[in-house]
Amino acid sequence: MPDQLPPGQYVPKRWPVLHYGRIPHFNPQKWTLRVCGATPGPVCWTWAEFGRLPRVDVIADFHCVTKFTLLGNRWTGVSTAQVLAAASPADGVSHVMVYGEYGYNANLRLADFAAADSLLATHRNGDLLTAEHGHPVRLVVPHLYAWKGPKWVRAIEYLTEDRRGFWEERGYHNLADPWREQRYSYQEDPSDGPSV
Ligand SMILES: Nc1nc2c(c(=O)[nH]1)N[C@H]1C(S)=C(S)[C@@H](COP(=O)(O)O)O[C@H]1N2
Ligand SMILES: [Mo]
Repeated sequence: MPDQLPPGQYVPKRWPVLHYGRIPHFNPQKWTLRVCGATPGPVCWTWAEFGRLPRVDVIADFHCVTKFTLLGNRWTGVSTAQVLAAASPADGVSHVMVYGEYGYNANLRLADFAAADSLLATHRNGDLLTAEHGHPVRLVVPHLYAWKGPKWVRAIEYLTEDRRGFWEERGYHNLADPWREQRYSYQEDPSDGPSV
């Protein structure tokens, strides 16, 4: 067996729920997902339109900076490649800011957002995500700590320079690679991101 657990992680009995603030109410009549920022063709999907996008399954682990790891999840949803194809980033886009409801956000390098196993997930292991885990849509970027994946995603903004997101401004690492234990901003090299 390969060593599947990044340093300092453990496998919990159940999937913990962690977030800042309240769980939003989902209204499919009003919900939209905007892809905006530095793109010649921004899009804004309704729930019905989002539901017609091609779907993928991804098997991947889920690592939280609070040290739990869920192994071998089957996520279903819309790949970030699909998002990038629908609204192409302008030349010079280097980063992406992803927003949940109520202003939670996380910044990612474009390459991390675009990774082959990154997706806007609607299901885990065949079940619709529950409200507390991000229904209707959450970002999953398996190779980064889970705070990089906003729950209740409502907007994706293309950036031509990096900007720190919610936790990245509050002491967490700008890059968040669990295999390198990039947990806290004090561990950063200057080249890892804008200063806090
Ligand atoms: N919208 C939103 N998404 C969020 C958060 C949040 O506070 N708000 N917390 C993040 C953090 S810190 C973690 S560890 C994961 C936890 O996901 P889970 O509750 O499904 O385990 O969600 C991330 N996504
Ligand atoms: Mo977290």
